[in-house]
Amino acid sequence: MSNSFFADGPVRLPSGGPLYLQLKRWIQDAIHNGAISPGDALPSERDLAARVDVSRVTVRKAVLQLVKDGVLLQRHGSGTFVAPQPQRVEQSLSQLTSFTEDMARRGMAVHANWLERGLYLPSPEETVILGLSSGDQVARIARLRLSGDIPLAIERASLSASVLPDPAAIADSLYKHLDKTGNRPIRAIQRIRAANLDAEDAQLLEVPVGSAGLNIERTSYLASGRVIEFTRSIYRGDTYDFVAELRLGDAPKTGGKTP
Ligand code: 16G
Repeated sequence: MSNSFFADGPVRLPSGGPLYLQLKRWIQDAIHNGAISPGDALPSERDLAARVDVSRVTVRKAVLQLVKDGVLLQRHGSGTFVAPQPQRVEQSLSQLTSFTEDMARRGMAVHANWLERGLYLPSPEETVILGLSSGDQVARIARLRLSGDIPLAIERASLSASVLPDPAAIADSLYKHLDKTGNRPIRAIQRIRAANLDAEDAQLLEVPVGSAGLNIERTSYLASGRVIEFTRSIYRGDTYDFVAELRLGDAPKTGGKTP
């Protein structure tokens, strides 16, 4: 159903730049200030052109750009809609939690599309990080992690096959599975880097190629100090805030005279 926003009152496009960009900004502003919401349908090209008093070519150009930016969705036969906007997720950087736990705490439903799982010959990098010996295998699991219909992250984890001999046995949560066998990590080092999503990852995460993403590497340890998991994840930049609590450290020694 078309939102009443498109039927009400006079239209004042934001000024400046070519008309199609003004129309694009007008639609974007309407989404940002909640006048139209995810799932709302846009009027037809002809109706929108008449309503805003611009040409159909201008409407088409603005809409095409918004589709390219992932702001609008076009469904063949049924029209153009405001794309689902993921709720931003805040994740603490001081707790070692799993994706499933993070989402459950927020009451968000979570599921995974499996991209890969099996036992393989380790790469040199996996051998070093996981401390494997020659002849050891590595278990690799790769998942697209979603909340509802919205893809949030791609996670590619490597573990020694000795701790995960049957990757197919993981039901939903890797950490829950590791917990059952006494192999849940108790500490991890996480490195976060900015990235622009390549075509493959952007397609999986349903965002335009080149969108902002967060590249996260987590190396997790058992109490014994053994590395249990090495995971490379790509999170959508528009969905995650990583939050760290900072405390005042020891004051630096100034070397000055004490009063
Ligand atoms: C988190 C971890 C990931 C871990 C996964 C287990 C980050 C960046 N990554 O997503 O390393 O493998 O949780 O989640 O936080 P699961 O138990 O739900 O499978």
